[in-house]
Amino acid sequence: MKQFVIPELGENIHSATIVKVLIKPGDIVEIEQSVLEVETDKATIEVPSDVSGKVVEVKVKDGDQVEIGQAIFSVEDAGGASVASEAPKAEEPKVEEKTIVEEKQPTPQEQAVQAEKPAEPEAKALEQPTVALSGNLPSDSPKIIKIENQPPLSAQAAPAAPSVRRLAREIGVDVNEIKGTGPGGRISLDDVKFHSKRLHQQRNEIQHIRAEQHQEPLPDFSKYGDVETVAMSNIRYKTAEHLSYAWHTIPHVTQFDKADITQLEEFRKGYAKAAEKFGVKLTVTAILVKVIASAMKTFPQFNASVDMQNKSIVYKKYFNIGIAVDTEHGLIVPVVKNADTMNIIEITKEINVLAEKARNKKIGVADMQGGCFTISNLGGIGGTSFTPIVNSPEVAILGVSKGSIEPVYIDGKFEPRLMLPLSLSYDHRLIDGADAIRFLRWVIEALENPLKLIIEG
Ligand code: CAO
Repeated sequence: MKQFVIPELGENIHSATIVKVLIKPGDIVEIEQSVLEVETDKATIEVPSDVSGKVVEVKVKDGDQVEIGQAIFSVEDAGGASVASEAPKAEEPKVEEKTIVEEKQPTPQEQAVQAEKPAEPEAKALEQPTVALSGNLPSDSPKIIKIENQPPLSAQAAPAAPSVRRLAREIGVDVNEIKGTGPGGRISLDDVKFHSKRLHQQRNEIQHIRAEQHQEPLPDFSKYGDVETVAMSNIRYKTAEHLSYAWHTIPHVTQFDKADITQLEEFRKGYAKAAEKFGVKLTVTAILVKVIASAMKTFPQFNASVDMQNKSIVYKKYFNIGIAVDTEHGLIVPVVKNADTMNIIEITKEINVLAEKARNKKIGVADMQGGCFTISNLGGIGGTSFTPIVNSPEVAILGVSKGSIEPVYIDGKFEPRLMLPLSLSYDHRLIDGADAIRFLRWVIEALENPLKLIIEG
């Protein structure tokens, strides 16, 4: 028998809710066939199979909560014979006595000796067959390692002395999550304490936000009329938490302005036939992605994150732009990676692919990670202006409302011009008002005179 287990679904995702089981006993499954629809904290995604054959037993049902690495169903080959296990017998797991999970407690003398020794290459002790990973994963995801019935562990075991591991265990910290500051990433006692303090602070912040969210009990609405209560989806709940966190921690300011896109729109329409040859329809959103990536090069503080704990600012040297996409299962923000290296046709294609994936629940967690700045274009729907919330830990977001013809006073007379309303919300801890308006003016000038992109971008 071959088992299908829940593959790793992305960084910091440990569990998921099964929205729909897409296979049943007797079905023949193929590699890459979607077998489950799951909802994580970040997205609803279809999980492809990494096994093929006839489904014998399905161990879960719709609505179940499952852990990464948990067995979901087993298959035998389509003819009915058992499928050989993926790992050849000779490579069956050899669970060594000393692993991170079952660590033999050293005596105080052993501990003193071991503490002096360089870190043991503990990953070696964990050499086990890896569980095959499936399509939605980033190619650089750590492989899952399974030790018989133990939960999966990272192949990169953390280098730390037993005394350090013991302290981490005693205070309830996962040593594998700590970034060591010693040589070769070795974890010290101070690293454990610092990590614990940081977790504690984060927990306090989240509790504070939750307390605020739960401050006022709801009245009994049914006294006034019929009501229906439905459970929040994971995405909705996490979006609510994430936005509350951003709203609570970031001092927001929103700067409004308008770009005259009359010429740009003429060019966009004029270029439509040429764009068709590339199989795309040129859109304002794609042009904005290019303009913003260029503006971030001129204004590096817009491509940064604030680290209050370490009293530092992280400047990013890559230019990844998130696009807010409206889907029927909620707001999703896929990321156009390295937008500065792409031309507008390539950006348009990438937005189409990502938006399609988001709307068809095919989006992977990696598609939504690594953003530096977000664009939220509501103009296709309407609106004259709005105040978008910064997508923490980013420091700015551009809201785009509906472009419309307005009378603009030029050279002593009113002229009808196509004006695009822009709303730039920013984190005032890092960005001052003057910086914000300079940034927004740069964006507007690039939209009004695209040559600026070639000369300065
Ligand atoms: N002003 C006027 N018209 C606009 C416009 C704007 N700001 N932006 C888009 N349009 C027009 C387009 O030109 C297109 O018109 P034509 O068919 O005549 O050319 C039409 O609206 C539809 O555009 P689109 O939505 O297909 O393409 P897009 O690249 O402009 O937008 C995307 C892509 C993914 C941003 C968009 O589909 C979307 O999901 N927007 C909603 C984002 C959202 O929900 N933000 C809120 C987040 S906070 O809650």
